[in-house]
Amino acid sequence: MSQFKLHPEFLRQKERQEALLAAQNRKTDFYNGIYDRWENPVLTRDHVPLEWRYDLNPAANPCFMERLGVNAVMNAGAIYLNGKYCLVVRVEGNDRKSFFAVAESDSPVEGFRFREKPILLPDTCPQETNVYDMRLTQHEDGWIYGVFCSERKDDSVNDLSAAVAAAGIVRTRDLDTWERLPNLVTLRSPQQRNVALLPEFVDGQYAFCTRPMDDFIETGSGGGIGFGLCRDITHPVIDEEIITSPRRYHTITEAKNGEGATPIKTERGWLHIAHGVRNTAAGLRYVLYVFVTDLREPWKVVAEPSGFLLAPRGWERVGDVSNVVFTNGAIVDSGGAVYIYYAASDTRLHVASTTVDKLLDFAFHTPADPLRSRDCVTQRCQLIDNNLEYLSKL
Ligand code: M1P
Repeated sequence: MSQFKLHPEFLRQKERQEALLAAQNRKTDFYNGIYDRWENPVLTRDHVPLEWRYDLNPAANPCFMERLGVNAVMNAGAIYLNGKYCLVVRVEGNDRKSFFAVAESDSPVEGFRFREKPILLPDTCPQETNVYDMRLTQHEDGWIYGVFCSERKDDSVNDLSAAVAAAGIVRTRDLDTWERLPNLVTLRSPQQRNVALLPEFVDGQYAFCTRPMDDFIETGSGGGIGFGLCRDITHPVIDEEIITSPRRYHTITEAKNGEGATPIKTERGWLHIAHGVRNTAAGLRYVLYVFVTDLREPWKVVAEPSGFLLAPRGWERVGDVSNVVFTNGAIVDSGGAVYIYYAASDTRLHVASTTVDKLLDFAFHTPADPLRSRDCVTQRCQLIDNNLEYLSKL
């Protein structure tokens, strides 16, 4: 008989986890005609392998205690690779540090399993304390790029919570081996977060959606989601950023906004699923919204429907940072279906499904925000009048 045994609690927990991983997902009865929400989150902290959290040796861990707990599994970059739906997930330990891990499945809505180990990024920035929110881009140059937030303490001020955010860049062919490139330098913006790389060259250069910020939390004079070009991705510098989707007073983007999933190329333009933030008495509220930019001049907005696409609902509202939905990854399949992976309240990862056609219909046929209550009423009365007229003809 082997002297090596497993703790009975490990076997119980393993069985519970296998049931969770095998659970079938189904659409909720939520309806708005634009997308479907799915019942089960695709990933939670309970999906994280037990070997990542527990010491399995009963001699060293007789009570089968969690040694390195995981607090949250959230904001994921997403691509379809070698027949698998692949997510590069932000995993946050109980120690507050985030790291990246690949989870994959044959299905877009269920069955995600983590690869054997988390990603150990090349350690090129000694001051880097935290990393999170990777956007994945299958670029026409042949690489898969990951652009993420690289955060370090701001030593220029006497404030323990002051930090500096920059865009880190890595590249890979298989999501296993990663090459680290220098962080993106934006000459006119002191900080960056929520940066995404377009999958195609624009004017022969690498094209980034940026989010200029003066400060770590407040974007300050940063006017919204920006756009910039860089000649050499191995020495990435953006001289100039153009604001694409500006923040606006008394809208869902008043406090800040940021690029979400890597923009999706469509017949009618680049489709952006971004986030907008407003302040409330209960704190910041994060929602997802859509805009479309010109294919040739991706800094020019050609459609920006009013209001949000997706806002926190029901249990999505509650978590470590409540009242937040956030996306940094979506997958489009060969039939035009779109799977939007969105985190709820910085705690767990959900999925909503739709199609490119529906998102374009939403983007181009939802009226723009007229920015004043009076004009919003006029807009709504117009819809009602059209409907009354239509109904009278039936
Ligand atoms: O806590 C909500 C989100 O806050 C940040 O987004 P932003 O930079 O727009 O404020 C990010 O840190 C994100 O990870 C987080 O989900």
